[in-house]
Amino acid sequence: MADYVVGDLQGCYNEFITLLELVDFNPSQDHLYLVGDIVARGPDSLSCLHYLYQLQGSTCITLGNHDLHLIATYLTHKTPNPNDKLQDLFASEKLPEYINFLRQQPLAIWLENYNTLISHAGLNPQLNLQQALNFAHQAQACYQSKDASYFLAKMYGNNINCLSQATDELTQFTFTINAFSRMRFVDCNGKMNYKLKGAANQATDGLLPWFNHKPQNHQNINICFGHWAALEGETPYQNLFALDTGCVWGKQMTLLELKTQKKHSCNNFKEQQTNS
Ligand SMILES: [Mn+2]
Repeated sequence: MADYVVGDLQGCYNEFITLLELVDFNPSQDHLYLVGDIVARGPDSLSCLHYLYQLQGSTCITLGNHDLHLIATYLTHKTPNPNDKLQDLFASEKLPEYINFLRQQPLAIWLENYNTLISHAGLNPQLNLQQALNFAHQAQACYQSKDASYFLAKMYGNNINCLSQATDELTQFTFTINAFSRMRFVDCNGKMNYKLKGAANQATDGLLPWFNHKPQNHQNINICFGHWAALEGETPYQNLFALDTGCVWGKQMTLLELKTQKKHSCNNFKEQQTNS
């Protein structure tokens, strides 16, 4: 019996299955956590979702920005962006079930026995662990409520970048979604910057990676996160595990065994030609 965390799939189904076979993943005994961004940009988002839907008892996803965008697109009856390569998924008669399945997933998971937080983007430095878990739980209630489309239609608030702006239910929702699914760099006050996507050492304008602002917030816990392929799996802290290693951009998919902290990886089968 083993517990694993896998980085962003983004539709890279063949590499995902190869990794599971590599570690002999047995869904009747083992458990798989996913840091989110199951779908979008890669070749087979439909198969990724279908596989996870079938293994519901053995898997748990912390939703990423692409997963939330998919839910929002569906619930607000928008047309998906062709660049996301979700045509097969939107043509599937199972899409309503997949959307319901995704809406049951959390933004964050705390694993007491591994002293480990799992989320798509990490732990916002303006929040301690308990606050973060509370916020994630409250946001989850919003996207699971009958008013989900109201909240999700308004989650794209680039002007909401710090905790002090979270003054009501909607602004707290937007802050929480941004913190858990979009964060990479923050400024010297901990305010999130949504533009910069590069490597940690490419920061400009006084920005710094979220994990370098108040590192005392995470010095006693492990964090598994994805979302930031430009980190190439590296952070300055041995207790922080950056698991998005850019499979969809032609690099690798990474899977971590929680007990041993051993990483396994699978190279992209066919290097992607487009980065659009
Ligand atoms: Mn992401």
